[in-house]
Amino acid sequence: CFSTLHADVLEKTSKHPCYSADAHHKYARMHLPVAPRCNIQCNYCNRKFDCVNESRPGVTSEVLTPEHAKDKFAWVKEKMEHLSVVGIAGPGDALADWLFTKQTIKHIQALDPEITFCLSTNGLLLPEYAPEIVALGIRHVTVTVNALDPAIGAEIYQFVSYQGKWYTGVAAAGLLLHNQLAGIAYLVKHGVMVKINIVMIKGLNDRHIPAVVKKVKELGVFVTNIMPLIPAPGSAFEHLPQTSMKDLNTLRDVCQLDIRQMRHCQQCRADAIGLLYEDRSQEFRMCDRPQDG
Ligand code: CLF
Ligand code: SF4
Repeated sequence: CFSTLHADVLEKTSKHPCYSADAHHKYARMHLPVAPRCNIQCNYCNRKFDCVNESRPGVTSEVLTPEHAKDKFAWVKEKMEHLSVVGIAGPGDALADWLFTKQTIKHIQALDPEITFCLSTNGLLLPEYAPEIVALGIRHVTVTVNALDPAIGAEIYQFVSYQGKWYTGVAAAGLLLHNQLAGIAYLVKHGVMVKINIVMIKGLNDRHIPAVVKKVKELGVFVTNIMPLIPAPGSAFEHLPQTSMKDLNTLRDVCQLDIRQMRHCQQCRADAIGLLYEDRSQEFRMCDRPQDG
């Protein structure tokens, strides 16, 4: 029955370190970097695969096949009893490599039907895959929505690649936004707890963010996570200033009046493991894994 199912989702949400501020000191998440590709280009992103000293989204030491991801999950689960969530956050987009993402989830569900899955996506392919996401039992999805106004979005996205065509400028941002909003509405309607990440870029979308928050609140999302711009070296925004914590917190205080704000985000690597505040990804690299026998 729906209310039992919903109670189960709330219970899992209370143990999700990103969705619940209380849970993040007690419960760990692990990211499985199985989705290397992306179908859009954000001006703040530069994905790297061999960087062990950086901690930010898009960075990972290794990309795994679904089979290796399953082995890694079994290894980490054995060593980490407070592991509550398996997240797929790239290093590209979880839906741009949906077959890898889906296979990984199915493999792990066969080992542990109780574990909570979490996906992070730019939302471009949500209209296509949201029904499968729901059918797989995934109840935690994060969508990054940086602008409602395509003219502002056009400053943030270099291109969008969709169904074999390339889009740029306002057309790209408008298409992305359309798919994001349709996908979020579908997920919420089907009982998924949706979190919205928003990258705050001074002088670009900062004043527009309260409007984004109001819109996603209207769609029924659970929480918004306004994050500072970290200008990634080699990205188009590498010369922009990092958003200050003061400006970020002032904006969160304004948006808090509309909806719950996440304030403990660590802008994790795509292979992060452990409590949000103590990344143990370097302890669990598959190339260093002890072999059986
Ligand atoms: Fe990972 Fe993201 Fe799921 Fe959390 S991270 S896919 S919702 S399990 Fe969390 Fe890390 Fe911030 Fe993301 S602290 S970057 S919000
Ligand atoms: Fe990078 Fe994510 Fe943007 Fe893709 S959606 S370009 S992986 S930040």
